[in-house]
Amino acid sequence: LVEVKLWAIDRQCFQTIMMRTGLIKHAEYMDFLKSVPSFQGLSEETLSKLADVMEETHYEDGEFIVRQGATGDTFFIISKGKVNVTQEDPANQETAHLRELGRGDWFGERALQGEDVRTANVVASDTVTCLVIDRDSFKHLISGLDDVSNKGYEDAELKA
Ligand code: 6J7
Repeated sequence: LVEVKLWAIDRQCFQTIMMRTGLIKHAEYMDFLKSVPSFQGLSEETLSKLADVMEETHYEDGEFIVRQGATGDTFFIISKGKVNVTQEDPANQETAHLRELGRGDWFGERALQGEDVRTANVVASDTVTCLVIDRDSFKHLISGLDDVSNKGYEDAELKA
């Protein structure tokens, strides 16, 4: 048997802390979303809805966030770290580096438009934090943005 010492907080106090933590997170997300150039066209109300539904995810250096060919239902905004976007070249089975993305950049819209298949790999090249948005919220809150819906990658796209 060991002696245990516990600290306890009451319901009221716990709920106040949870509420404040949520409010602080929400304010932090709002500030961040307002700093993303592509989201400048979104209203305060839309940004607030986004901040409500976003989920924070974390990745280690080298971890695949998105894998080419896999099905996907989520849109990502990078809030911390760097990622590499790569693509398998069907001609020679080699992996081509397309670009590097960092804080404020986003990806994953392709699988949410038309076919639900990921068209490139996105690999963490650092400790990465992403804010993830589900297909439904993407559709309602983000897909109307020209920047996102008309994003072209012709410069680097590998053709079969
Ligand atoms: Br970022 C980025 N650059 C490219 C590119 O040059 N070609 C393709 N196909 N995708 C690119 N991406 C992003 C885009 O958001 O990588 C994501 C991979 O998952 C893609 O969306 P996705 O196909 O859902």
